[in-house]
Amino acid sequence: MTVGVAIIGTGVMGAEHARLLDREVSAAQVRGVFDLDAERAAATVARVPSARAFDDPFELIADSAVDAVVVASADPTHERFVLAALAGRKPVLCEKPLAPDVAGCERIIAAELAVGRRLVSVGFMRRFDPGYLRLKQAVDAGGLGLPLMLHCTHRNQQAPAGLPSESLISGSAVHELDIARWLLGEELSRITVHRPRSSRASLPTEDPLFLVVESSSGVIIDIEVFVNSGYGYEVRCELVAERGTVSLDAPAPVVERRAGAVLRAVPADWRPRFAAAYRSELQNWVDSIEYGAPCDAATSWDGYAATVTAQAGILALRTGLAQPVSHLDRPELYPAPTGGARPAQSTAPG
Ligand code: ISE
Repeated sequence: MTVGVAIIGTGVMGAEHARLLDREVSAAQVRGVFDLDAERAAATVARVPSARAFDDPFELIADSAVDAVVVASADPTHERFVLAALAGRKPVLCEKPLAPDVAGCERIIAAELAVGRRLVSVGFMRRFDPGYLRLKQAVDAGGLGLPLMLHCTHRNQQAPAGLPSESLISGSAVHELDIARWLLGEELSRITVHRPRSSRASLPTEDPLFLVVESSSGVIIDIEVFVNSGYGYEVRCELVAERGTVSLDAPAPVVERRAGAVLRAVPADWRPRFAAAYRSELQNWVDSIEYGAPCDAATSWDGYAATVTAQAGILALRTGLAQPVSHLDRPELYPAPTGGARPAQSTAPG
């Protein structure tokens, strides 16, 4: 069976998902795309022969040739399209955030629980990155002892002018907020946001920001997020434990030495840096639909937890005060409470 996929939103990520599903993911076929910008939809269809452009996203989601849905539209529209996929009992992979607001995430979880089985996956693709997977293997192996601190760096080359400062948290550092839960297997409990001097290239955006997050067991996670680094896209992560450390540096396919310098290319954005992760995430998702294989993607609960934490971070930014990460003890949203700090969920709710 081939999994017929609809793609809602053909911007940067939607177009990339269409390309990967068409050329690099087996047992998948892009059947239709929608974008408010008809020219953008047409540009994607021109490169994906199996797809046609739809004028109505809900008609596309409901189409009988569509077995599953990728939501890569603007953040505020995610909820309505995820709910439409759930109404059609169709698996949906939603780019982060699941919904920008906590209430939207709660409505999605309630709808998924009403269906009675897992249908929602959230596009925190770093869970599929080979480097982060090796980090997690090292932590889970136990030889390092208990994790104590996690140092994270997240740098974009350049951000859109006038980007709201809050987006550094909800749109960028949210990846670290998710990966910390996944690596540590526990929830986050408190967040503080510090404002270093802003780069003049970033103004009026407050950029960089420095987040300090506590986990429920007391691990401290620090996150430097800098979206106008000017030199490239670079993500680093080091976990410090009782008996050693494990760190993920930016992978360099080649290192060049000449003219008295050692040169290592730095990608311009996240697509080349996480190309393997995006491909693996999509293949895992399609395999879970096609063959019933376990789906390792972030769940609706993970999406909810990320939004709850990002919203607490935005409040911390605005108030200058540490904020609790609340709303996470919600057994009605996750009826199989594990007690205490819920581990990063990869099992279906209900
Ligand atoms: C972007 O929206 C993404 O999701 C990337 O993964 C992240 O690294 C980047 O900072 C965001 O702007």
